[in-house]
Amino acid sequence: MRLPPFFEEDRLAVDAALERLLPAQTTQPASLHMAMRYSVFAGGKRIRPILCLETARIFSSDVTATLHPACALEFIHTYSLIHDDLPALDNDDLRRGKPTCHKKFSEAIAILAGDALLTLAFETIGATPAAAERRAAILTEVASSAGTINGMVGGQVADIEAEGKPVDPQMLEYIHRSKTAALIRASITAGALCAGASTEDVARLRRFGETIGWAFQVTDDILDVEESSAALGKTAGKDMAQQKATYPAVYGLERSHQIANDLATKAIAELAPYADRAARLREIAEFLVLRRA
Ligand code: GRG
Repeated sequence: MRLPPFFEEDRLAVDAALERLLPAQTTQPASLHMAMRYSVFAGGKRIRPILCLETARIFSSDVTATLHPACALEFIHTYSLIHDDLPALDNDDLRRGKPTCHKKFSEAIAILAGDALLTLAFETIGATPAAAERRAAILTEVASSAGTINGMVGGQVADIEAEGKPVDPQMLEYIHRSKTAALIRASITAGALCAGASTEDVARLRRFGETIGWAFQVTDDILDVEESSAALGKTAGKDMAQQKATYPAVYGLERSHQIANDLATKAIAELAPYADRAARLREIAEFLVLRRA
């Protein structure tokens, strides 16, 4: 599927901001900064920062300040992938088509690069050129989405503990909404908060984010079955091999496609009040369920 042209423009703006915000790889400790940069610039799609920027654009034509939370979300996302690939978690050798951080450097450096990216994310949000109340609201939103209660780390623990067990649909929903949808939701609400959206708009966009983030992970489960490792840039077929709790395992492929499409339709319906101002968000939402990698 072809990416909409604004994706490339946003991606370039995000990459330039990431470049500015990350310590130079010659700065001490150089090995750590090299590993952080290696993983951040390994070729990710930048979906979370693009969602953050395009949500802000609904409310403001100048989204320069939003580059801060947008990059913070990519730092957190990259930390989660580095840690997820570690031998103690998924034990993977390939990520974004390249050796995983611990394979390229060492396990110790990969753990510390993940820790450092998570810390840098909050420093970056703190430095957002926006009013203090907006910065505080973004910090709370992003921290809780990456945390333990209905957040990314909590979902990851449930995911690990569900391996090899019969899958309960309610637990499956909890895992997907916490492990993946929470950070996607925060990418959207952080953009809205940074651009000064009203409480009502933030609540509506939170519903959009929650639902499209869920659809995104259902699609990720489908791609793990339908696509090759070469197309995905990571080891395909791992979910089944590890007996993970996934939508294809519980509902089969056809029904999983239907669920992803229904969730995307429900999410997009939340954007109706913004009419043309949300055209780009709609395009991203469609891309998230139609993508092949
Ligand atoms: C704290 C030890 C420790 C580990 C944390 C929280 C965690 C490990 C991992 C997060 C869970 C995780 C990896 C969820 C998967 C989310 C997902 C579908 C990632 C792929 O996202 P894309 O497609 O990736 O946006 P790119 O490569 O394009 O950036």
